[in-house]
Amino acid sequence: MTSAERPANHGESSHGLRGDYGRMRPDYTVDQDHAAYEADEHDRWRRLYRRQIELVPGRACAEYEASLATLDYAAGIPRFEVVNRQLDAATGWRLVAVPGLVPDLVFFEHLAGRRFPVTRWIREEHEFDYIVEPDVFHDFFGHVPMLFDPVFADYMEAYGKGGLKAAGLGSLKWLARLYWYTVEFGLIRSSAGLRVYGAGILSSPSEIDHAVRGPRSRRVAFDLVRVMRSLYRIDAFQETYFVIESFDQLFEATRPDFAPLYRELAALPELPANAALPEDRLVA
Ligand code: HBI
Ligand code: FE
Repeated sequence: MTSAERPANHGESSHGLRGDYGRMRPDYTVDQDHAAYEADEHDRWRRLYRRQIELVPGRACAEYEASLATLDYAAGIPRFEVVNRQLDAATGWRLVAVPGLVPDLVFFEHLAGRRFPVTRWIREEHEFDYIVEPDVFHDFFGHVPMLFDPVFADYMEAYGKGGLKAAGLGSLKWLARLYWYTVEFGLIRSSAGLRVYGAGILSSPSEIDHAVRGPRSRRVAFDLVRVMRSLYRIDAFQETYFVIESFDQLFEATRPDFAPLYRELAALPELPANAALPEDRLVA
């Protein structure tokens, strides 16, 4: 991939992108080619899954747990077309296999069409504990169960449509932050305490406790402008997490037309990932 073709995204890691972009369709999708996975890759998936599933009870939100109960993919890398039959029936979403990160616009177009891009390759053994780019384990274990929740599924479609509009307004960076601090690293308050819905936390072996109760992280009540002003790190634990009250709140907060918001944001200084504003409403 020459740099000109390289997908522009806000979370690009320092090293080059990997994955076979040579045989993809114009919309960046590829066949999952499930038969091509090696036995050691299914074994790695089983070990990743076994470790991560232990961390879910008492930490993942109820919606995530409810979906997980209907999915059974401990045995190996799932067949997307099998999951799609369940997912399509639940919320009209489908998984599409991609070679890896895709350009923002392509990503938004898929979300707007209720298609979630899932990277088809799995991390290497030496990346077992940490990987910067999303692999099939992050995308599937982190994101897929939430797509079974009707309100969250609506939010993801609305986010994709918002992204297409933002691109036209040159406002992608603000929307990328919204995605990062909700879909990837979002927390939600529940009657039983704080719970996780962000895929980046749910698929991490070590960030869950740091996010929900870590002494060095701050949990701030969700505020759209505050989130969109906040820079983020792609290769370290987050320092700030934003907490919503419900997925309805998240969906409602993002319904209005963002154009006036982007004008307001353009006049406000960006905030570092560890900013602590006096007006921040901290959530214990
Ligand atoms: N591509 N495959 C893939 N997966 C992502 O999560 C992804 C992407 N491209 C861009 C992107 N995420 C972010 O820039 C979003 O904020 C748009
Ligand atoms: Fe992700």
